[in-house]
Amino acid sequence: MLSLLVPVLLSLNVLSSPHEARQSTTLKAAASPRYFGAALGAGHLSNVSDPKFAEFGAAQFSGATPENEMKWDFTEPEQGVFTFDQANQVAAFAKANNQILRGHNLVWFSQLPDWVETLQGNDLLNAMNNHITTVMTQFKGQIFAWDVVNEPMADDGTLGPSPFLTQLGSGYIQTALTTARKADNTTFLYINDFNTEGVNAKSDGLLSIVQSLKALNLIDGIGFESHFIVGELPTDIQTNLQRFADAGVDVAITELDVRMTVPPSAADLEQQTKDYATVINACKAVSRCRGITTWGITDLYSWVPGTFPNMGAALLFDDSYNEKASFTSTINALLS
Ligand code: 9MR
Repeated sequence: MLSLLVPVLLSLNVLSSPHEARQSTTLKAAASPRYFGAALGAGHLSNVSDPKFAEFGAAQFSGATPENEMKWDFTEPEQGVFTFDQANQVAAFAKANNQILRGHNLVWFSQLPDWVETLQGNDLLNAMNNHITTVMTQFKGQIFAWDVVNEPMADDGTLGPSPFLTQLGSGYIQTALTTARKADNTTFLYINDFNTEGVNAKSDGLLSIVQSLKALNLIDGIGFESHFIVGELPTDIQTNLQRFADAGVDVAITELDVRMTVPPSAADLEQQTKDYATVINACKAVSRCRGITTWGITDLYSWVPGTFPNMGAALLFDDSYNEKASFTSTINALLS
């Protein structure tokens, strides 16, 4: 008798555990009107031996960020020689699936080709401006928001080491944004950084830069990467997002993942469900939070194990694309 009743009770949601979805839906449907995006690698999208990557990319997400393909080392490997093939693959996928596309990124100390690092003074200034203008012109009309400057801050709230800082001085951020605004005034201009999700010295420093740039109408949004360790989220994410919104800019969660020691323990996977919900709830509580992007789809291809060898399991789908409990908690937080 009970066995006959179980399906009925389940359909009435009477027996549901916290990790059963309230209803069967997708991340993108549950997040609407905000976007729910993922970092998409061109190589994964075109991998015929793993069609699930593109299937899940299309079915679950309303936003796309090229994981690497728009970075300087991909787009201008030699000075003045631009290659957009791989970036175009991600852009075409986003367009075919009605996804907003985040441009990532134009000016960053990392993933720079060697030739950029050898330039000095005005040579670097000209190269930076030419890079911004050429790449933004190429993708004009396709990009919802550009990470014009990536990870400029140091932990203490000052500007972090970068060839751009060394050669051009602290004004390089304003210069880059001025050039970006001229190149495409139809897209949102962002600064993107990590460990700025809570109120701390680094986010204090970023906020004061944002306030100066906003007065010059050179900044539209701030990306909060949100690469977290399970159980170690700041407790004031919402407060922090709101103080940036109050400075007159949009905010977005741009690279979310929640890593843990692998193989994962049941307790860590349980904590991860709460951590994802915390981030979703913080974004939902701030009207200027435009969307959330996870840094990948499946744990199988996450950047985490390559950088932290004993860690992983950071995303919403496991190595076999099964929905994790954190997928369900994310859906439920989005719908609540
Ligand atoms: O996920 C990206 C990985 O494939 C690259 O090897 C790495 C190189 O720096 O960049 C990773 O993405 C980074 C992003 O562009 C900026 N924020 C930190 C991300 C994780 O390292």
